[in-house]
Amino acid sequence: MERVYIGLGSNLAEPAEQLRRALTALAALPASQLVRHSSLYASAPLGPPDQPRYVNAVAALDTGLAPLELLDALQRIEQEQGRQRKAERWGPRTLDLDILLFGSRIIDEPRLTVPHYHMHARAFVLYPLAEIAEDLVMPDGRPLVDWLAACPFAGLERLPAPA
Ligand code: A4P
Ligand code: MG
Repeated sequence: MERVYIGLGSNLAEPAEQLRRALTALAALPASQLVRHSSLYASAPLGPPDQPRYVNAVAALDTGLAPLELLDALQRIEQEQGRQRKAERWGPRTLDLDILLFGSRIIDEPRLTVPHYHMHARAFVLYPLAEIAEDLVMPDGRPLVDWLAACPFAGLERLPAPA
């Protein structure tokens, strides 16, 4: 089993509900165990501004799946939740599941880059990650807190847990 961190994002069709459904689907993945997940966080869209605000979260998963097997499984969950891939870069989506970290591996394959590119600069990734893994050390050997120090919390809103 390896510890994997998955970034969840949605800005269409009741984003918070999309994320809750996705967490249920992650918990049901074969050879895997959902360890914990962060709160939900809202933020303005990065990329084209004419789209709704995003809701994001990060989940920790222990898995025996190989990296590409996990990617296939995540893309199936995206499809099941109505994801339509459009040409527009960073456009709106019902569900985006990104593999942020896969153990301490560095992966550079046509379909899979890990750590997820740009994660070091995205508050909506780093702060939820820190909420569930504050002592994490990145594959480059630097502690997560160093990455946080370079990435302001500004603009991120931690949403209250549902009653
Ligand atoms: N791929 C490569 N590495 C990975 C990885 N580590 N995890 C490949 C998952 N997929 C990976 O992804 C395109 C291809 O990336 C996949 O087929 C896979 O083989 P995609 O999900 O189809 O496309 P995308 O998500 O639109 O592209 P991209 O560039 O990954 O977008 P991002 O970076 O995920 O950005 N603003 C806020 N506030 N919050 C957000 O969550 N998200 C985006 C999307 C834009 N703005 C946002 C947010
Ligand atoms: Mg993606």
